[in-house]
Amino acid sequence: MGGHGIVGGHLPLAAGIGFAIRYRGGDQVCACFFGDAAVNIGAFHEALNMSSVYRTPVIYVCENNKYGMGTAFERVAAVTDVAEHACSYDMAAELVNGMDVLEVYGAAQRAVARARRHGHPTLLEVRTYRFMGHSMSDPTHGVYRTKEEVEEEKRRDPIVRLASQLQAEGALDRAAYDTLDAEVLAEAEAAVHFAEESPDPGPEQLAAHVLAE
Ligand SMILES: Cc1ncc(C[n+]2csc(CCOP(=O)(O)OP(=O)(O)O)c2C)c(N)n1
Ligand SMILES: [Mg+2]
Repeated sequence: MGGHGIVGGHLPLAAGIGFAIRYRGGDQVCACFFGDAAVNIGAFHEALNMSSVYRTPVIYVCENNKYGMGTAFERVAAVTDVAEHACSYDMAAELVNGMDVLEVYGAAQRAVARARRHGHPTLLEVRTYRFMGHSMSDPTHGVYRTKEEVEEEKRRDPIVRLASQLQAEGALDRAAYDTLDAEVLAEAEAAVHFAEESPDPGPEQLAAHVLAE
């Protein structure tokens, strides 16, 4: 449903989408992604509460990469285990190693099953790391973390880990990996090209998809 400029602003939208799915009797599941910085925004707590009260099929996925912009999560959060918040809202939760693709896949499957079979929401805290700066204005590690920390975390790169796991199991050879890598790069580059070449939307588009048309 798009990206959102306001940190945490989309969590109540996810609760609403979940309610719409339930109301219409659909079998869709709404997956809502947000950073650790969103956890201390009021909308996070309101959305989790409403989703639990209304039993909506929503998966709240917190990508906890230890920093909100340049602020260490532990400096601003009284509760640093995000998954613990779920018990305040009688919601299922899992703490997941986000550097392990298969672990994330397993947790996502369990959350989808919970949503589809029982209409229950889930909070997934996915522990991960940001290898690049937060934005164009943030150099790779800024002053809030060390170069060594970034380099150390890069050793846990989930894509590299999965590739070596698949290679060890004989499921992927070097050539197949390189082809896949080139395909994904080309797809990303094509998307950037499409965005850069597309005309800016006109003012008449401002309220599109905001209100029922
Ligand atoms: C309500 C609000 N406050 C401040 C900002 C400025 N801001 C943009 S991104 C960001 C931090 C986001 O951190 P996090 O959610 O952890 O995402 P990450 O980039 O680490 O994935 C902030 C404070 C904003 N967009 N919205
Ligand atoms: Mg973050």
